[in-house]
Amino acid sequence: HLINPVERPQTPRVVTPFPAPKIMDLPQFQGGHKESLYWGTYRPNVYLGIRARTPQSLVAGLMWTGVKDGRFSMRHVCQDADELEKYGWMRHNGRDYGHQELVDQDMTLMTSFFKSKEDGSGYGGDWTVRIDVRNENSKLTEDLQQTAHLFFYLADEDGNALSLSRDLLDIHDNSLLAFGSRKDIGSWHLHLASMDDLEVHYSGFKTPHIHNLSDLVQQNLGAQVRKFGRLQLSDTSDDSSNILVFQISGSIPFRADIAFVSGTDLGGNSRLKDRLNSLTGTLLTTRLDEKEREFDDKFKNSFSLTDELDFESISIGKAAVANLIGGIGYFYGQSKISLPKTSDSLTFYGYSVAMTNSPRTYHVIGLISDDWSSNPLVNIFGMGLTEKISEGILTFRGIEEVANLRTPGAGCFEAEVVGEFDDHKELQFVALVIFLWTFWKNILCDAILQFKSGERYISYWPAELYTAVPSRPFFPRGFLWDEGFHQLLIWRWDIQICLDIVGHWLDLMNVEGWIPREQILGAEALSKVPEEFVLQHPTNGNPPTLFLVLRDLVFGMKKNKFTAAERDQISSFLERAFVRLEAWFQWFNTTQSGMATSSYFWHGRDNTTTRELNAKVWHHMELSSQETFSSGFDDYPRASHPGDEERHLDLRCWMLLAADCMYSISKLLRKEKELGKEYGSTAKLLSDFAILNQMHFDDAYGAYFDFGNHTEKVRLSWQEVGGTNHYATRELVQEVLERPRLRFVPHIGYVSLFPFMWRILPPDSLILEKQLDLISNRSILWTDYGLRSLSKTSSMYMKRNTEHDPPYWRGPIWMNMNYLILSSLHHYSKENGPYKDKAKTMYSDLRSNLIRNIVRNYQQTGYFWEQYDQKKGKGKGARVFTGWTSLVLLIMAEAYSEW
Ligand code: 6A9
Repeated sequence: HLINPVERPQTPRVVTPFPAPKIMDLPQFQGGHKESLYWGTYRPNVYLGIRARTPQSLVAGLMWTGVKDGRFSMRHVCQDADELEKYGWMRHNGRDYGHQELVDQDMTLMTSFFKSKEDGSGYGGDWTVRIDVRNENSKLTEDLQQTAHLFFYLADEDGNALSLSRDLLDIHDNSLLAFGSRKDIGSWHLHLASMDDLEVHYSGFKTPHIHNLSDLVQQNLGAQVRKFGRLQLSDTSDDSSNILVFQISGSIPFRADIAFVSGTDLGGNSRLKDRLNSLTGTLLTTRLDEKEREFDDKFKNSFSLTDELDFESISIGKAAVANLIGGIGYFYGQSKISLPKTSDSLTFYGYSVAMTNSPRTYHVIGLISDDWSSNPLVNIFGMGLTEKISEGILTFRGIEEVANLRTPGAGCFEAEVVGEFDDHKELQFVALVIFLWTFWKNILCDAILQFKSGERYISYWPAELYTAVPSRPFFPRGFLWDEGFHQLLIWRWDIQICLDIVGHWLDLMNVEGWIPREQILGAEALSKVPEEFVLQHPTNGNPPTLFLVLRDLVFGMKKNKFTAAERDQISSFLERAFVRLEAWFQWFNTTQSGMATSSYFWHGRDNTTTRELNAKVWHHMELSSQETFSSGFDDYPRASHPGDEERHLDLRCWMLLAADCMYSISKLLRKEKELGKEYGSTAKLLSDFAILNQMHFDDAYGAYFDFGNHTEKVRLSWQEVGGTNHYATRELVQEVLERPRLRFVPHIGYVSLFPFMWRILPPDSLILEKQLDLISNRSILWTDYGLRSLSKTSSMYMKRNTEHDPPYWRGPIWMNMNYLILSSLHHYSKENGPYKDKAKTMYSDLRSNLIRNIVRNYQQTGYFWEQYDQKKGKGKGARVFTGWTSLVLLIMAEAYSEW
């Protein structure tokens, strides 16, 4: 049954990389630059984690034992359940220094990271971690946990064995803990030094699943406690361990320096000793002090803060940038991309399974090639598959030939699988069977398709991503539109880091010009994401906020703000990024366009619910139907009935930003006139005041709105629903009490302020006055803590979207939008016109409200929050949200974009 190789299906376009030289291959990202960023605290998901920017790295991390409900529990992965009073980076420069404080009940840990490239160091240099353990609450020292147990580990993702040092005894004089060798950095040593009386134990493990490390350590300890009654690792390891965990125990307070040196085969012994000395003890103290001062100076120079700010606010400003920068991670893996649902035909590329007439027979087509990356074997064994095969429940027909196909890329095979499976869900199982089978026969395969709750997906190509993250405990991964806001701070801190991050993101673009919104790369990232959020939808976008930072850079070039070297880097970056940016623009411009000329709407909202209009009741509101995740505003109210006539105001403005930015980049790079002209005229069209008003301005409300098929008479109510199953259940369902019609969608909120944020309104226009009125009106958007996302007068204000969906963008205060609105107020307070003074007062009031509230919350809770409650200003949602909430620093510094 072998298919002719000629008929081999092409790789689906959705997983085909954009065919242009990668930005990250530019010379400016190689050599010294790349090496200088090799090691870092690039594992934001753990309290302290170090790795290199390479797919399979040597990773290091810290755990310690805490107490929960009277029992020991491991602290490792950042999680709310640990109830740390406070943690985060107080200082971090993104390169070679960071200082973090973690308060866990009575114990305070301070972790410093320091990196240096010395004569004789291997690639990427040496690094060291200082851990200070203190007991702040001295009264309790007597009775409570006097001893602290730290667990510092080193793990090789490549599976290479790590060697344990033979004598772990004398730690006063820099004792060797472990050593090994890797292709990237050569030979390395890990040392521990301390002046305190510490006890060291260890344990070795062998496993490719580093994300389960806390469990491994906990199990080992648990067994020890049961056997010997002591909390002490087993002191066992064999030659094949790829993970070594060192338990460092001591009575509080104590200090331990853990130094990692590479290139140890190169340097002479004496030089190695010097290097180790300078990475530990008093010499390290001196170097850390220097770094601290350097950070403070850089902070002062990058963000000039006015005198009106008190010391406390300034240190919170420092924490904002330190946490954003310290939270930068490096990820590697494959996104899962949803493929359009089809009801019957289930034939597709890669490993595919199609149902034939008989429910128990599946038709299988597999592709064979040389691209092999992940290994889902574990899942398969977990499902008891081996038994099924041995019991003959599963048989294969025709598939045998595949075994003879030894040459990768040689062709396809077709086969039938007969098994005890009779519904779609089981297909997933069958696909895995085939996968296992070929794996067994040592055949490599590419695109592997699986089924997941009726949805099918395909893997994106394996990709690297270097990016900041919104929140270490909740969302320790990249989000496309969040990143544009992060970069507003980061470019002001370190342009090279900024370009490196933006370059990584743009390299994730596929041939269509699409970039997946949420980047869940690798097992560690995946372990944090609920299933319903995993798949990325190629029909859905996310605001192209990277243009916000590009616009700043282009403007800075025009105004001669950068050094000559920076100018060169920005130019060559833009030069190479240009085709990608064009494709990105085109992706939005074509796939997200609306019916009316120059109108746009976020596609991908499910409109199947509208079919049930006559029945008046829509059952089973799907997350995707009423929410517009792609816009970034999730549940912000849009037209009640999704459809092609919709016009989304925010997207229109994002398109304006993109077009305008493309226009200035073309001019800057002196691209062909024609090209630039087109972007110029698009920008002109999109910023045309009259057209904007005609398409989005509602005279009756004096506000800008979305347009679409809409009725306000929709409500959620509990109803008895008889499902396909036998039970009648009560569910919150949506009732439509009136036929929707095409109209403006009358919700005042962040979306209505986009034309204001984009500064489209002439400074003397009456509409500007109206916008200022909406903003400053306490019954609409104004609060003492910032501006509400949705007006108090909106019919959706603080309404749940579904039973399980509390209001998110329907009232609470968000920092990214407040920042943009504030910066427009700043702009209008400088423009001559009748509303200048009004804008000025509002600007300074809003600014101090935002700062005061974030500072107060930080002081009270120890954290930055995802959003702030509009009634009392209380932090809400994810805490340690050091993503766009860190924009508070730009607000303090009054650093806004100009164009
Ligand atoms: C949920 C829950 C342990 C939602 O900041 C990232 C995004 C924004 O881009 C978006 O605009 N946040 C905003 O509306 C958070 C999204 C989290 C989705 C996955 C996982 C895990 O809990």
